Amino acid sequence: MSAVMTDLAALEAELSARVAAAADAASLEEVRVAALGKKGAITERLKTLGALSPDERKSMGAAINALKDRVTEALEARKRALDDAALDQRLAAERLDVSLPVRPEAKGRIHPISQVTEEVVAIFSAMGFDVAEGPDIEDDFHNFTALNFPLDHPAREMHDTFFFEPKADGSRMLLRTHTSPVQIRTMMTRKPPIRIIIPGRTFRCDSDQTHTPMFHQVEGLVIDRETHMGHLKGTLEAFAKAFFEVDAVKTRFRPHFFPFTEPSAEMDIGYERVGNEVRIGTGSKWMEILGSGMVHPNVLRNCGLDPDEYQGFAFGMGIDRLAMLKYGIPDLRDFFAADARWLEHYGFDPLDQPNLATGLSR
Ligand code: 2NL
Repeated sequence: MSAVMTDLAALEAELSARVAAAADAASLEEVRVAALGKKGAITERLKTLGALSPDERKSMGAAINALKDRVTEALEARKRALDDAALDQRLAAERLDVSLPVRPEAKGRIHPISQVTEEVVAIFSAMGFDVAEGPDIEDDFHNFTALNFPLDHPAREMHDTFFFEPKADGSRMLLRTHTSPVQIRTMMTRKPPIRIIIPGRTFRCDSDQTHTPMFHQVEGLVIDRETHMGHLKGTLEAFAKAFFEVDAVKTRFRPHFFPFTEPSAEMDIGYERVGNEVRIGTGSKWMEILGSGMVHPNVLRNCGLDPDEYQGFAFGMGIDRLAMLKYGIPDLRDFFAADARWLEHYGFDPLDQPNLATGLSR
């Protein structure tokens, strides 16, 4: 018996030394296999227990299992130590000095669509809105049904919407035609008050001088107990002033129709044309820049909200068109032509982050 115990003590000493000497994960794994693998030294000793008398089996079993526990613990401790050391080494090796100046040869411009998206986000963030995002591929419920589109509404038809092949149950996924499904998802999962804006790609089967099959929208949604049309007007007028960086910008709201809002209104801004230039804030012409309205009670109900308890407003605008207007970009299709010279001219400095304190754009 004591000869066996001496054997276990010797084995433990040997394994401990090998664990301590393992310099990396691979050699540590070799030690683990040599001790605890199918043919490992400890495993082999456990296999001998069957041939012993019950008394011997009890004491030997306890001794071998205790050894197994200690060796397992030693292996894990060594693994943690090696992992920590590897992480420390990586952190030291990948150290960056973020205060160094930008390399002068580094080129790259922010695309006007990214710039305008960031500007809109900066304006609404300062008003307390959160940014929400959702999938490009949607189902009929989130893109249409929940938004109070009647079953025979023309926007559902093939010529506007990109549908995928039908699934086994006959339903078809689609590319979202607006970012509204994200509001639907938010209302279904979050309790009001809700204040969100949703920038993102949208898709419609339409392509000509003023339409591209993929385009960009920002929508916004506010839901609370006493939100009303006055909040809608105040918010969107403040947005127009901030976005066009002109305090004198004039706005007007015109009645409109959307299935998902009631009442609905489009907002126009005052402008004039001087030569080829569009000037905002002066002049007597009106240009539509966004659609808006009070969220339709059916939409609230479809999202599980009680219209007698909650109400709110929503709005949507096309980012691509806003970018053309603000930065005098004549042709929509250039946005997606991936022309480096165009981007050099119309793009923005990556280091100028739009913010309300130092200005949205330079
Ligand atoms: C436009 C007009 C609009 C909305 C979008 C919306 C979303 C939900 C409920 C109610 Cl979930 N409304 N979105 C509302 C009014 C107008 O977009 O001209 N977009 C480019």
